[in-house]
Amino acid sequence: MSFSIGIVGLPNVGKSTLFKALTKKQVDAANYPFCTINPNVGVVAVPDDRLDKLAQVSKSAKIVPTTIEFVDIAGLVQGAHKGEGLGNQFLANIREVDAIVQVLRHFQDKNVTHVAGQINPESDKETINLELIFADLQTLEKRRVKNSKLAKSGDKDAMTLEPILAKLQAGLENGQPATDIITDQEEKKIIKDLNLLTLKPMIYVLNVDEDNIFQETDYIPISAKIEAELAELSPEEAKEYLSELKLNASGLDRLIQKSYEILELITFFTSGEMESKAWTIKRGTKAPQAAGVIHTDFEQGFIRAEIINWQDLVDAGGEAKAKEKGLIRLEGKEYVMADGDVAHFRFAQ
Ligand SMILES: Nc1nc2c(ncn2[C@@H]2O[C@H](COP(=O)(O)OP(=O)(O)OP(=O)(O)O)[C@@H](O)[C@H]2O)c(=O)[nH]1
Ligand SMILES: [Mg+2]
Repeated sequence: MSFSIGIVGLPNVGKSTLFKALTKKQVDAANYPFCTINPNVGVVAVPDDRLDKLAQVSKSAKIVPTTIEFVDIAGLVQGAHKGEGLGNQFLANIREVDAIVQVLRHFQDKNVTHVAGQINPESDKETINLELIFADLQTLEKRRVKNSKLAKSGDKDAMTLEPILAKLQAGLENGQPATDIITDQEEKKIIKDLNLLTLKPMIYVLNVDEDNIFQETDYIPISAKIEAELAELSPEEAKEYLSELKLNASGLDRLIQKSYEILELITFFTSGEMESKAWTIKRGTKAPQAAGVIHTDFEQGFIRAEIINWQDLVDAGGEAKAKEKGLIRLEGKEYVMADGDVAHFRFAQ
């Protein structure tokens, strides 16, 4: 299961700079609006110290981190839904993502044009959120035409959907995001395939000047410029630079952590001589389904799981010693996986 995040914002706010730092992938990031036209897609390893420590005690030949996919798209401007700027067609590239990161510009730099003429993150946020609402409204209007025809012909699903769509349309026209309109879990499921952008969890990143990283804000303050510099350094050099800046984690690490929180994701591990590997699952996933993330056969033939917390395994000095000390538990089908579990799944073929 790979999770994906779409990056939105006005043009020239630093989306591609951030994306580039995230993925260490060479993409176009330049000082002119609408630099990005086609979407950039990058897969990012999720940094996790626990995995390295596990690999050490297990003497693993390979370390395989879990990943998140980021999609960097063109900048949105006010009126994009009416075709301003590059329009809003490119939003189709993030319809399927699990969450959205919205980049807000706070850095001053006179050399970098701001499409609205002045730095104002709050107003930019309103502009972008309104364009996302307009984009959803377009999706909804199209669906309503199709759906009401079906409903009239007596289609049961279409008839159930009709009042929900009507409620959504009214709310969106009122300027409300879908998250505020649809709060019922059942209704959320019913409209899932519409892939509404304003129904996705949103994370705000404030792209600040270097000396503003510590400011108090509800958003995640990041200096895309510093992140870009960090991405060029070796892990050791990056650590040193971070401590010079008095930061304990890079902005990107904080962003990934926040994404995990907001998406209610946790990590479990498998660890042996061949490899130590991190896996991403939704909080609340039971052992058989977690096993299924590794291989569908594991889920179907699930017998039991041998579980130990990663720290206990590291402290014990490896699996053999942990077993001797009786630290490894046997868990059954109803076991709910915990963050940091190291698992061995037993299954029948
Ligand atoms: N001073 C400063 N400049 C930045 C920062 N982040 C990005 N820039 C500059 O701003 C310009 C635009 O950055 P991009 O990352 O291309 O912006 P974008 O949001 O992807 O823009 P579009 O693709 O046009 O929508 C580039 O010249 C960057 O070097 C920052 O934190 N500080
Ligand atoms: Mg860009």
